[in-house]
Amino acid sequence: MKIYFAGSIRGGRSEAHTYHHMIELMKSMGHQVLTEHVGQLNLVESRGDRQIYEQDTTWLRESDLLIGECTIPSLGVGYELAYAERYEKPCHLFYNRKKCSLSAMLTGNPYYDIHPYATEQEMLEKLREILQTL
Ligand code: 6IA
Repeated sequence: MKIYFAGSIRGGRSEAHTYHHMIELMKSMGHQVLTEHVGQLNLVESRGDRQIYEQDTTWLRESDLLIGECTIPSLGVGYELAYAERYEKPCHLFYNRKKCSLSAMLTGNPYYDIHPYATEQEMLEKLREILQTL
């Protein structure tokens, strides 16, 4: 499966280690993660914003599903989620319920499969379960 992973970049990088672990799990299960850079711990912005937008929206349209980590509010992630819904891509969204209260614009939308978690281990187990059923 081609997976589009969405996680905060300019919204803040304090959960980057979690993104990294999620991406490693998806890859270890044989999936292609189109946006592997989101989990890189030291990001260096090398492309222009127009290029980023064009590449990411192309990848979104090509993807089979979206996995989002939404603990850190990010305008870019929010935009990607609406874009994925418009193109009818299945979306599984995770957030740490001890660290944030997710926007009602996501929790109130039955389109999204939303998975609150309390520990990273619990979240990775749920992610593995979802990927096994694909
Ligand atoms: O508003 P944010 O920057 O937090 O939005 C984050 C989301 O937008 C991520 O899920 C990405 O898919 C996308 N995005 C935002 N900035 C970039 C970006 N910047 N490159 C790729 N996707 C991006 C350049 C950093 C690069 C070295 C990885």
